[in-house]
Order: sequence, then structure tokens, then C-alpha cells
Amino acid sequence: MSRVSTGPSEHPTAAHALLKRLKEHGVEKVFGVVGREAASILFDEQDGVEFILTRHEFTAGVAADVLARITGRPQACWATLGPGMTNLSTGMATSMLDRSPVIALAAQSESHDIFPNDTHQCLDLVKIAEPMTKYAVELERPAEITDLVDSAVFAAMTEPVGPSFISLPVDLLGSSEGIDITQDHGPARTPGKPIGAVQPGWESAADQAAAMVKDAKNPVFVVGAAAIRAGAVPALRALAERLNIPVITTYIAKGVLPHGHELNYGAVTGYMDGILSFPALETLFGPADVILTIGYDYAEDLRPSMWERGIEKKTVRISPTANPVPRIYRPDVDVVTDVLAFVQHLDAATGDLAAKDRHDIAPLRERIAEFLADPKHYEDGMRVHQVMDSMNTVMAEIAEPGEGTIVSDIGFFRHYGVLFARADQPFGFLTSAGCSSFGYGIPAAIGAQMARPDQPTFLIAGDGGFHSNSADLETIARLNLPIVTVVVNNDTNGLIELYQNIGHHRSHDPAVKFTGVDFVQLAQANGVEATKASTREELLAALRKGAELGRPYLIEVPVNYDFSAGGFGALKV
Ligand code: TP9
Ligand code: MG
Repeated sequence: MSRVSTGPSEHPTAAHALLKRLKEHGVEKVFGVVGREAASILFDEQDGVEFILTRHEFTAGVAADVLARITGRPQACWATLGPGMTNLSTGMATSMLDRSPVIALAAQSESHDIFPNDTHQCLDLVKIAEPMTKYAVELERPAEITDLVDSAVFAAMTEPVGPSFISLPVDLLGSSEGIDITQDHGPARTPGKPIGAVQPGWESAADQAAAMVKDAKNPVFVVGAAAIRAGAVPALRALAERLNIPVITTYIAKGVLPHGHELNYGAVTGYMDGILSFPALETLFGPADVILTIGYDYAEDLRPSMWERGIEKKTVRISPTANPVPRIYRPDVDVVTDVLAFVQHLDAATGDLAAKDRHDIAPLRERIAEFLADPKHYEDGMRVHQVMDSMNTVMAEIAEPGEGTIVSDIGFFRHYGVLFARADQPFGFLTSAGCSSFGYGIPAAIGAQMARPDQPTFLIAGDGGFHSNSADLETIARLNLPIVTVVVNNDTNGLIELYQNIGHHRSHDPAVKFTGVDFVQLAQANGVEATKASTREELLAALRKGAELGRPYLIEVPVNYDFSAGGFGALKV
């Protein structure tokens, strides 16, 4: 229940000015947990900015990340001093490594009492934030709060996009000194899309790239999320279709082409050959002679070693940032510019070019189809590919074309999501490629459902990751978000067991095995309806029920992995 907004009181404070400026920058939500600074800030005093209480600050950080990612505007998260801030730090790290324009805010001790590591709950917040943010500052004079918010937003919206942090001493937050809420600070000038580097002369590098595409037999577009942020997806799709060039994506750029598009060669992960027991990377990249990495970002975990197979290749890197990892990736041509500008340039420069003779990946597609269809009943639990296939089936039934979101927490099952999950729109599949903190699932699903309230959201999570952050089930229930969660339960940190097997040819149970959680009861205890499904039929029925419910729903699915079956010994770590 929210109170009727009273508007700023007669004595506007830095807190009022802060919320007003956040609103002017398009911030709609502040996710977080409030501490004793509640004496100095009331979030319902600013129309248009909603405070969302979470159970954990990590949840707040990730929900803000995902909402910001999908809306393309900054969103905010909030923590109290000390432990609130340290809890929030993994959320900040997520929006740094995953590239999202989050404005992270935390209360700090009174300005006269900031003695880090001595005062009660006082830590050096700016020092904590600095290495994982684009900008980190402590408010010193209340009247400057509007300027600090502007600086935070501009830094966050500059490629590589990422979080900014403002530390707010509680006395200054509640202070009216120098605050004139009616004073005009000018327009917020929030960037409509991220600001990137543009290297003078990039057009001649782009012309070189165009010449390489002309000469190429089998060029391939490898696309990262910076292409989505640049608004380049429609132009990129049109260009790929005109030239008949396949598109391969990183984990988080799935959906650049719709799931079933002929040119969608899928997303890649280093685990794919092992999962499929098939030389997938060789099939995808072996015949390619020119690789254009469009919106390339090393943090998205698509490494040059993945495409370095088969015939010799030329590479082009297109990015709105200078190359941070030349030791890992030294392209033949480096184009530092806006991704959309590059795509338009390449389009114009290849106007007379005939469509390419695209390399065939039919054997890989057949292997995927056969693998997913797996009709076998496994006595010791479903296999994750069967779960993913069921989720895809129901998502295709209920979502309008070009809609729907599948969110994945972190674990071994996540790589099945990268490979197989339906993504019919950009950010139609969400996982944390860069930070990969387990527990990402619930908060990411919250952010996705809020960003796309009229579209279905499915979440897949493992028992390990899910229960590391399951308290926010109550947040899903409280907000009545119609998220359908599937917990694939093997009572194990499965991915870590896989690594034990790779390193030692055996498992050490105490390091990876749990004694079991009843996720149905856990959900119910938090106000979420739930059921268990052990077969494809049961799971399909449960997903359909959950999708129709209009309320949160959780399905626990006992699963097992066949680590010995795949070629995981060859995994590149
Ligand atoms: N701590 C954090 C905060 N994040 C990560 N990623 C780790 C540790 C290391 N990863 S992926 C994983 C760990 C412990 C285990 C996931 O287990 P699960 O039950 O959620 O999934 P599954 O399918 O691998 O069993
Ligand atoms: Mg598990």
C-alpha cells in the first residue's frame, strides 16, 4: 500500500533534490533496503519514482541492472551503510561486468563521524565502490547533489556502460543547506543511448572491413550486447539478410535475430561441444574466413579461442571502446566507433554486393533437435535439455512473436539456456555473462517482469544458486509478479562437481553436495504457489498452469547430469 504523495515538504533537503534529479534522468525505480537513514529520506515524496523493498541488497543491484538494461535508461539501487553496502557490492560488480547503467546509492555515517573501520557500521564506501564502478563519490555539500547525480548518470551511460556510486552521509542527506528545489539546474540531458568512443578516421577502417567482406567466402557476424545498446539491431538484421551472413551471439546478445531465423546460428559457450557431444564450435566457425565481431566485449565471455578453428581467418573488431585486451584479441582491423554508424557504413559500402554462399550447419541443427527431443524417461531425474525444451515449448505457445523473457541463474544448467533457450527479442534471454554470481535469477526475473509487465517471464535456476538468494521469493510474492520459476534440483553445486571430475577424475561430495531442500514448501512458505514435476508431461502441464495463473508460480524439477557422457575433459577453462 503506498501513501498519497505529499510532495517535497516546506524544507526540501538533499534527499528531495536527489530523488527529483533521478526522476528527471528517467529513473523509475529504486530497489533496496533502507537502514537508519530512513530518518532523512522518504521515497514516496517524489512522484514517478517507486521504492521497491528487497530482502537482500544484491537482489536490489541486479533488479536495477536488468530494468536498466531493458529500458535503456538508468535505474537505481539503495543500501544502508556498512553491511548494506558490502551486500550491495556484488550487485554493483554485476552491473560493471555485465554493463548496465545503474546508479547505486548508499547511506554513510554522519559527515562529522566518518572514521572508516572505527565508527559503528562505518566503512570507506567510496574505496569499496571505486574498483567496480565508473564513478564513485561522497556527497560533501548538500547543494551539490544534483551535480553529482548528473555526473553519475553521464559516467554510467558512457561505454563500457556501468554503475556509478554516490555515498550519502545521513546528516547531509537530510540537510536543507543550500537546497532550493525550485532552482533550475537545466535539463538533465540524459543520453538517449550510451556515449561511445569514435576514433577519428574510423571510416577508412570500416572501408577495409567492407573490402574484407566483399572478398570473403563465408563471413560471419559475431554480435555482442553493445550492438543492442547502440540501437543497431534492425539495421544489422537487414544487412545480414541482404548479404546472407550468419549471426552468432554471446550469451547475452541472444535474440538479435529471432529464435527460428534461418541466419540465427545461435549463441556459443565453451561448454557446447561437451553438452552436445558434437564438434559444434568447429561446425560454426571452421569454414568462416572473415569474422566481424560487432559490439565486441571480452566481458561477455566469447573468447577468440572459440572461433579459432578450421581455416585461417581475418578478424574485424567493432566496438565503442578502445581495445582493452590486445594480448587476447588483436584483430586485423579495429573499428572504434558507434556500432550503428558502422553497420550503416558497411551497408552503404556493400550496396552492390551479391548475397554470400553461407556455410551449412545442418548437422549441428539436427544434433540439437535430436538432443532436445530426447524422449527417454530417466529414473534418476529429468535431464536439463528436456527441461529447457519444455520451457521453450510453453513459451512459444503463450508469448506473442517477438515477446517473452527466459532468465537463467548461474550453474551448469545455464549453458543449456545459452544454447537452447528461446529468445525472440534482444535481451529475451538474460543471464549474467560477466559477473556470473549465483543467485542472479530471482532479481533478474524481477527486473525483467517489471520492464515487460505484459509479457511472460520464465526463470530457470539451480538448487545451489536459487537457495543462495531465495529470500526474495517473498519479494516476488509481495509484488505479485507472474514469474514462473523452474528450480532444477540435483542437491548439488553441479557445475563445481563437473570441475572436480575434470581436475581429479572424481567427486568430493562434502565440497559440492547438499542434504536437500523442499523447494515446493519453501515457495509456499514465502507465499508462492508451487508444485513438483518429474516428467516432461508433468512439467509441460505445470508450466502451462503457471503461465495462466497471473501470479508467481514455482516448479521444482528433480534433475541429474551425465557428466561422464560428454566430452568435458577437453573443456577450456
Ligand atoms: N559464489 C558465487 C556468489 N557465485 C558463483 N558463481 C560461485 C560461488 C561458484 N559457482 S555455478 C555454482 C557455483 C558454486 C553452483 C551452481 O549450482 P546450482 O545447483 O545452482 O546449479 P547446477 O546445475 O550447476 O547444479
Ligand atoms: Mg544444482
